[in-house]
Amino acid sequence: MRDLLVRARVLLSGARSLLVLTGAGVSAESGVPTFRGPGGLWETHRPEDLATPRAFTRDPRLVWEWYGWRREVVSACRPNPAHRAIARRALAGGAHVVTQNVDGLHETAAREEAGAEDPGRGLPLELHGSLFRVRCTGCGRRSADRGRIDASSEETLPRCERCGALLRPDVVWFGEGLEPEVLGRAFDLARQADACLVVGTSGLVHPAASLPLTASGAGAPVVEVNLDPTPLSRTAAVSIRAPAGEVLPELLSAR
Ligand code: BV8
Ligand code: ZN
Repeated sequence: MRDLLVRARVLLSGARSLLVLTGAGVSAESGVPTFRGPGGLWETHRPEDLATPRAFTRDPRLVWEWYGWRREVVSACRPNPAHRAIARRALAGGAHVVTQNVDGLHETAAREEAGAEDPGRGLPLELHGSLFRVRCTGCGRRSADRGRIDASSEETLPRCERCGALLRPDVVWFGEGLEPEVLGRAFDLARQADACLVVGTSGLVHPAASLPLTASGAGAPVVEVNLDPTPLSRTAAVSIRAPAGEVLPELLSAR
């Protein structure tokens, strides 16, 4: 393990444009349930049932019950040492965070690590949206929303104060396209990267999982930190099988 860490540090420390791609595993040590691991979200629910536009059309109450529960669970979670190490590395410059997560923990870590100076720096690109934003199904209006969701009946579901239509979680569901400008920016970062760190993703969901392949195709070495092997492991120059919260502080520290 020591040898892997040293080799990974060498690959990352000289990077002037490091792409950091994260998935649910980076938040596991914060207590946020992952999708596909033991006790993961998909164990109790199938993605097709809940994280699709059709599911929302068919049963908006059930979908909001699930997202309302996830928002409550995540609201009690704090960034872990992996989020903080990634935020410090992004704030030092020359590194960009792109996340599949919708839990907002990278943003919280960046704001807390940045302190009073320039609070907007080191923020992640959120490929799949956020649990703490809603979007109107009628007029498309987006707004921040951290409140409790009353999904006890269709009548109590959140509605747009401007047009009265049903609000939905502002996340990207399966079968939905990612925001074009977010996707474009993510692939630009991947093409410009001179190194890529992938943390806590099973590498199954596209187009996110194609980002490390794009970076690698452009000549960037890939370092993976993940408990289990993934389809990205064979692209990685170094693959470290250890918890992100334990590895990242040392992997990304400046000294
Ligand atoms: C698109 C937001 C086209 C919502 C998410 C067949 C049918 C339908 C679709 C498809 C299909 N085949 C392919 C597709 C495309 C589909 C896709 O990729 N499906 C996969 C499952 C096969 N993709 C899409 O539908 C995308 N859109 O293609 O649109 C299009 C284009 C233009 C116009 C119209 C349409 C949209 C994908 C986004 C879906 N939304 N989330 C929500 O969160 O509720 S995806 C969801 O999965 C989360 O975002 C999550 O982040 C993501 C990936 O999961 P991971 O983050 O990797 O988490 P996971 O639990 O899987 O893995 C965790 C890993 O961490 C594990 O490996 C574990 O070992 C490790 N770990 C655990 N603990 C730790 C750790 N590692 C380190 N330390 C630890 N402590
Ligand atoms: Zn509206």
